[in-house]
Amino acid sequence: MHPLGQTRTTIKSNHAFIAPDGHIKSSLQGWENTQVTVLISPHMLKRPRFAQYIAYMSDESSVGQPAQGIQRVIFIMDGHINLTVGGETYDLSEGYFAYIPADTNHSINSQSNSKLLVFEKNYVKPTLPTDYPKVVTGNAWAVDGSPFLGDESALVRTLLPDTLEFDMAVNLFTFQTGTALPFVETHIMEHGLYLLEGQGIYRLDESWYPIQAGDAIWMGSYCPQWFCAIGKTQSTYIYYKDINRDVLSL
Ligand code: UGY
Ligand code: MN
Repeated sequence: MHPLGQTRTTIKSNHAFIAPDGHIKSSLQGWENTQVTVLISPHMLKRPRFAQYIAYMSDESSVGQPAQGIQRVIFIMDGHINLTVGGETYDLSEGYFAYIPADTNHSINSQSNSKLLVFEKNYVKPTLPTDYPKVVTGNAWAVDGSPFLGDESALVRTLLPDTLEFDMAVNLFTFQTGTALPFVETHIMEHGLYLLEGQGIYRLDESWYPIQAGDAIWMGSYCPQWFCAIGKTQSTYIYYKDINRDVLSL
């Protein structure tokens, strides 16, 4: 509760810092018995090219495939779901993720009270010949981490293959306390971020935000960005970025 009309949330033209204190739940086409909080969408200024939302499901909830051309990544933050796709059923619990290519018939059935983070993006076909992306699923925390730019205290787990057929990446980024991004990044790729654990300071453009688990961020193209993990425990965020496509086709 923040008295006197205060909130930690700030929405700017090239970034947004979204704290849970302002979340409102609603329903969304296709998501049966589910409440969603849409964190990032093309309705923001500068029109993000993807969506990021939280889906709150119960053991009576389900969802089918999204609209034509949209690919989906789910990350299970709490609970337990079954994903049925391509004649297989995957049992996914906390910490597991799945990538479902666009136009792929599938269903997600929650087996308990579950909380999912969802990223969706219109699939942009590569102009070079490649295969169509395939379903990817697994335990995100079990993926091997790589030191970010040589820093063993900043580990990136890349959940999707970095091959031409994929036009998006979703990674887990873990920082030991006291570890920072080595410089202020400024790049064309957009990000959608959700802090899963820990806390720190996030610089976005000319503003510095204290960030804690449960906060989300949208970073538009060319938004200067920097993070330092502080506190007594490690910090991990899951984040989206667009990759692998011609600059002018984005
Ligand atoms: O992949 C990235 O661009 C990443 N280093 N950015 C970020 O964590 N803000
Ligand atoms: Mn970045």
